[in-house]
Amino acid sequence: MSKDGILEKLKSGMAKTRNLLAKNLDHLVFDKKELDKELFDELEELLIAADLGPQFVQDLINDVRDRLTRKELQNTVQIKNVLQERMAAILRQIDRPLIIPAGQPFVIMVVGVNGSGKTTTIGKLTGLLQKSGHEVMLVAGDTFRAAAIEQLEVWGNRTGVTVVKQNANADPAAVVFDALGKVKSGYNGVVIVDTAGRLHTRVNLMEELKKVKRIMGRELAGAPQEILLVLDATTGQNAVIQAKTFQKEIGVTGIVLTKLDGTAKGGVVVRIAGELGLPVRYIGVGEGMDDLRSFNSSDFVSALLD
Ligand SMILES: Nc1nc2c(ncn2[C@@H]2O[C@H](COP(=O)(O)OP(=O)(O)O)[C@@H](O)[C@H]2O)c(=O)[nH]1
Ligand SMILES: [Mg+2]
Repeated sequence: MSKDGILEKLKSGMAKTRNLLAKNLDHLVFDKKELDKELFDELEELLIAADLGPQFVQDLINDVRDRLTRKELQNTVQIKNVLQERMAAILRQIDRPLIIPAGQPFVIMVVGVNGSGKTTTIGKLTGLLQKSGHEVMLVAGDTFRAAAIEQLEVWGNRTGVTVVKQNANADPAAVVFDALGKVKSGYNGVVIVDTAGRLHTRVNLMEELKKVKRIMGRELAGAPQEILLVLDATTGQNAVIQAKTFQKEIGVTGIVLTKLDGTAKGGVVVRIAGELGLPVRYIGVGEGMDDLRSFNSSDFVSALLD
């Protein structure tokens, strides 16, 4: 797909946030000619509604006020440039795509609470990695419900890749052990491991995930090479809290932010950048095969504001 095509698809995927942010912002800066308190209040309200986070919004408004004092701003329209600049600067820090070397095993452990989009993301990621020439194997490490194993198998069939599984309620560490046996006997591609995310037994969940991670490292030096945390963008501040817990307990190396198509609060990416400092590897903008995108900060800012 051409660069323009990619941007257009991203814009339509993020249409809800874009409609809230870009349209109202244009309204605000073109209709109001006065840089007064009323404008600042409306600006603040709008940016908070898009979930850019109180810290970012406060810093932005202070910046705009400072520039006004220094007479660097002549009209309201320039506020949009300041916003664009500040968003780009903060998002650049989390713009580190996942790079997977070819020809050697690479284990991705996918974690996150139930319903965040782990299994769907794994399916979409499989397609994306295949497009760039990687071989992929899936591991059904969410053994808590039979349906979770079946759901992964559906994606396995769709993409034509092997799914390593056992019965429901099997020990996930045992399933991972099986999969890494295949690596030891010569498999050289990407291994993506699905995991459980039930919340009501959170302590046990973290212990289970730690064990899975430990087995990986024991069976293959350096594994898991990536721990991807899947977060549902529609949950806002909750997603940030979840991330802190997973980061502390398991250690997270990258984030996937899903369901950006379903929310006007896509600004949460800025909040995640500010509060977590973890790279956002991918974003989900729909349920289909092609709806997972590598995160790119400048495309993202364009999709929201241009
Ligand atoms: N609209 C939308 N739905 C998504 C996205 N990612 C996942 N979903 C949906 O979210 C629901 C939960 O996803 P699932 O992969 O089962 O979550 P898991 O419990 O973490 O494995 C499913 O209905 C998915 O189709 C996304 O980027 N956009
Ligand atoms: Mg699942």
